[in-house]
Amino acid sequence: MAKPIYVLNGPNLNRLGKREPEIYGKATLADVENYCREAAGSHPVVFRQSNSEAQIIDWIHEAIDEGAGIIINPAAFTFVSMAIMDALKMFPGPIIELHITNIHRREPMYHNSLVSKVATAVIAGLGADGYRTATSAMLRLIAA
Ligand code: DHK
Repeated sequence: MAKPIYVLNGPNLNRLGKREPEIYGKATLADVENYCREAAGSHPVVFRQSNSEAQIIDWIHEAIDEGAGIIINPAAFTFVSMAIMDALKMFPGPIIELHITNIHRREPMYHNSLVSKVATAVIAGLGADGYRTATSAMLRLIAA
């Protein structure tokens, strides 16, 4: 069995579709999970969301032993969590940092990602469709 792609989502993303749809769009988290699974085809996907930093770190630790790649939207933790950055440093495989919005075109507080310092690649601004793009790209990265 191939090691799964871990898709990890941070705080408030459980409210996608209802949360500021003018910014984050109308797709729900369930829609986004479907996008990932469709794009992954037969490759296994572990898809999770938490509002807790500690839970996300525990899932990153799980992925270190069990996962082929990590796609992560850390949401607001992106800019403040050295703990998530440090956990990702331990991951041996490819990491794609994902943001629904183009964080670099938003307010300055969204401009300095700690996760970008350890990510293989960053996708930002494609909306929820970015998850499809990230999953397709991750399939190629883990096959390389
Ligand atoms: C999602 C969030 O919740 C924000 O805190 C980030 C990110 C942007 C996104 O675009 O997916 O800053």
